[in-house]
Amino acid sequence: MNLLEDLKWRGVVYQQTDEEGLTDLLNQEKISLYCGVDPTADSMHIGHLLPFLTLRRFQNQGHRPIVLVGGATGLIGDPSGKSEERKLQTTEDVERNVQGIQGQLKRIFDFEGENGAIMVNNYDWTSKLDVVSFLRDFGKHVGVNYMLAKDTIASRLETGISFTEFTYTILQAMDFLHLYQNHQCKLQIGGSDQWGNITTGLELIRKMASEGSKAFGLTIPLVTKADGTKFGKTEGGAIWLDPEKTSPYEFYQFWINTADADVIKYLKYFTFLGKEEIEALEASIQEEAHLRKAQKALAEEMTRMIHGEDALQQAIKISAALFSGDVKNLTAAEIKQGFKDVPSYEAPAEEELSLVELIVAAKISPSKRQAREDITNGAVSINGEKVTDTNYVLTTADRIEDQFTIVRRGKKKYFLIKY
Ligand code: 383
Repeated sequence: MNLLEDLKWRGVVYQQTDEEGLTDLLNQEKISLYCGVDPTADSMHIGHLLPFLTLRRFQNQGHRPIVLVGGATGLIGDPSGKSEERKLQTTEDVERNVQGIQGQLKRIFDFEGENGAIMVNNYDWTSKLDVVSFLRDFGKHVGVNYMLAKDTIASRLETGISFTEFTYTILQAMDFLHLYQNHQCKLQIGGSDQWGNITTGLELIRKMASEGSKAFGLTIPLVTKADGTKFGKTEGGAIWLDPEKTSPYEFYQFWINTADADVIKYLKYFTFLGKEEIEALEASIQEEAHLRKAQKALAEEMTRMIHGEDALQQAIKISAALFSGDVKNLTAAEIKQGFKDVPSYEAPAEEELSLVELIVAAKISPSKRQAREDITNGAVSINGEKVTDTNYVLTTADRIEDQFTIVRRGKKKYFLIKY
C-alpha cells in the first residue's frame, strides 16, 4: 500500500483538489506539505489531532512536514465553521498560546534528519506587511464574489461577518503562497472546515507564483461518533492534550470508553498500528468483545503517544486500582488524577478522627445511625480495606502520603478525604 492508499484505507481522505495530480506527484518525489493551527487556547485538544497525525504519516513516508502556528491569524479569527463573530484575543494571550501549542506539536513530529519537520509562525511574515502592500499585492488577486461564494463566508452573510473575519481567508492563502515560494510547499492539508481557506491559497498561488506552478489541497473528514453525539467532548468539556487540563488518566479513560461501533475507525484514524494489527483487533470485537482488546490498544497507543510511557503505566495502574477497589498502593499523585471528579472533604486538623463522625461530616452517610449501620454491614472501606468497627478512629496512619484517605461506600461510591 502506498501512502495515499493507506490514507484512504484509514478513511482520512475527505476531499482532494486534484487526486490524479497529487498521486503522480507523490509517486515522483518527496514533497513538503503543511497544516496549520490557530492559537485560540494554550493547548490543543483531540479535535486537532487527526490532521496533524495525518501530517505525521506523510513524514513517516519521507515527506517534509511544515507545522504552522497562526500567531497572526489567531489575532484575526477564522470564520470557518463559526456561526458567530469571534471575540478578538489579546496579543498577550495569543503569544502565550503560541508557546503552549508549539510545545505540543514538537512532540508529535521529528525535527531531525533529511525530512525533519519545520515549525513556522505566520506572524513572522504577516506582521511586516503594510496595508497598502496587502491591498495591492494580495487583495487585488482575490475576487470578492469568489470569496462570497465560499460556504464559510456565505453562511455568515445573514447573521453578519466583520471585514476582519471576511479577510481571514486571504491571510491563510498568503501563508500557503509564502510556504510555496520559500519552502517548496506543494500541499496543504486540514479538516474539512478548511476547504475554503485551502482553495483560496491555491487560487493565490495560481495567480501569483511563477508559471507552471502547481499546488494541491487535501481535507480530512470530521470525526464522528456512531451514536450521533459530538466526538471529543465529555461532561467535563474538551479532551485537552495538556496534562494539567486533562490528566493522562482521564485521557486514557476517554479512549478506553470508545464504543465498539467506533473503535476500529479510531484505531485507523489516530494510531500508527498497521492494517494487520487493526484487522486482528476488529476480529476480536466479533469473537471476544468483552475483552475490549481494541479499546485497550487504542487507549494505550494514544496515551503513550501524547503523554509518554510512564504516564501510560500510571493511567493503567489507576484504572486497575479503581476497578478492583484495591487502592492502597496508589501514590498521592495518582490519587489526584484518578479521584479528580470524586466528592471530597477537607478534614479538620485533628490527628485522630472518629470514623462515624467523619463520614457524617463528609456527607458520605446522611446520619450517625446510618453511618453505624453502613459500617456494621461492611459497606465502608478505608483505603481499600473494609472497616466493620463502629468505634474505629482514623489516625495519621490512614493517610496516604499525609494527604489523602480514600473512603468507599457500597461497591463503587468513592470519596476523598483531604488533609
Ligand atoms: C491558519 C493559517 C494557515 C493554515 C491554517 C490555519 C488555522 C486554520 C484553523 N484551523 C483550526 C484551528 O486552528 O482555524 N484556519 O482550530 C483546526 N485545525 C485542525 C484542522 C481542523 C481545524 O487546527 O479541522 C481541526 O484541527 O484543520 O478546525 O496558514
